[in-house]
Amino acid sequence: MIEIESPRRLRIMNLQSLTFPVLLAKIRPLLGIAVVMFLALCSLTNVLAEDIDIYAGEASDADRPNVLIILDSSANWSASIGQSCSLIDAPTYVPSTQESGTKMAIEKCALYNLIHGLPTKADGSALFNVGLMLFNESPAANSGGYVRRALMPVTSSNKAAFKQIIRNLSILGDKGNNAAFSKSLHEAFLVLSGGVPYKGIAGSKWDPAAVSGGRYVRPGGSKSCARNFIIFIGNGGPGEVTDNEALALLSGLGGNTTKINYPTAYIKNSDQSNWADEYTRFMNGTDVSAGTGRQNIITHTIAVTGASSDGLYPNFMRAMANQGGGSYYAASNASALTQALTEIFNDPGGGFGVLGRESTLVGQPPGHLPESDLRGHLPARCAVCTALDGQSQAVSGGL
Ligand SMILES: [Ca+2]
Repeated sequence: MIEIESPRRLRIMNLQSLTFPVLLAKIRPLLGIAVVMFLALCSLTNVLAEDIDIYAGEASDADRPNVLIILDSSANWSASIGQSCSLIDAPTYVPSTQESGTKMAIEKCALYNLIHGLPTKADGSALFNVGLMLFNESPAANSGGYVRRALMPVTSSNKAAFKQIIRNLSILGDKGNNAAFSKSLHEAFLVLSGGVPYKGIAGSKWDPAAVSGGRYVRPGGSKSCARNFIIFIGNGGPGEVTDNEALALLSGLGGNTTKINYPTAYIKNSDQSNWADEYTRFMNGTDVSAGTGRQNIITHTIAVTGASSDGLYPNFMRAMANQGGGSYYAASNASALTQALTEIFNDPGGGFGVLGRESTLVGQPPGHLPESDLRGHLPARCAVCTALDGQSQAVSGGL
């Protein structure tokens, strides 16, 4: 018998998507007249209506979904795509001259707006743990990823602190040494499994809240049944220092080191030689918890595009998501990027709904259930973990 909690249906308003009179009515009591006047100046009229809904089961505190966002902070984030974006609650914020029009500028803005809009429980407590990883800075010997913001419950108060960290990111001051795709994924695996940092504490900007007693702090403890997700936001192809180092790390974890091959017209050789797709394959098939059932890591990817230098790199991002059990998106402006991020949070299959895409529940066919079925039936207790693995488990309460 599994207890089925009442689901919460949550909604982020996409402010730019509402007709102006509707927008005015919705936000006046929330945001105040100053913002309304600003939006009036922006002439946000006659645009398509589109609400963004987020469905989140209320997992117990130990089993809140963990979401680690990896942002490609290599020099590729400086690529100009001529796009802009407004911080949702700070519309007068202006990016620096160096950031304006770059991929990094819209990434910063979309992540800020995402965190701002993530729902909490009615009492302000968290539905998700979310953290942020960047690529290590020079020297090249530190090649890898580090936790800029530890996996923390997204409570009302923590949202403010997270937003400030994102807002303070600097395109020059926080630039990574190289595009260490697979070694960042290796570090992310260590974060989500409570391992010993590899290169994550080699620099100076890692969040001390992420580490305790020489190991990464795993939210919910070693037996947490939380689902684990990586959202990898890329700006160009990988550039590892070195691929052989990443291969040795993957081998050391017991991962499958059989290289995945693609036509070179689809993914260029230097990208194929990177181990990021093999790493997402490994994490999709692993178990990072001592808790009941199997808790793997699903990787979603978003290729930020629109630069002349993009080439075939989006195809490699797609391959990473395919191997990682997640979804792939491409985004060339802030609206598309925000949409991709919110869709990942919405997706009841590969995303943060409780049912995994490979779930097999008694009396139901494998795979996705219709969203309409999910809305009323989001189980959230740890006992559901075995069902998520496709193992036979008696379920009652409407599923
Ligand atoms: Ca590869």
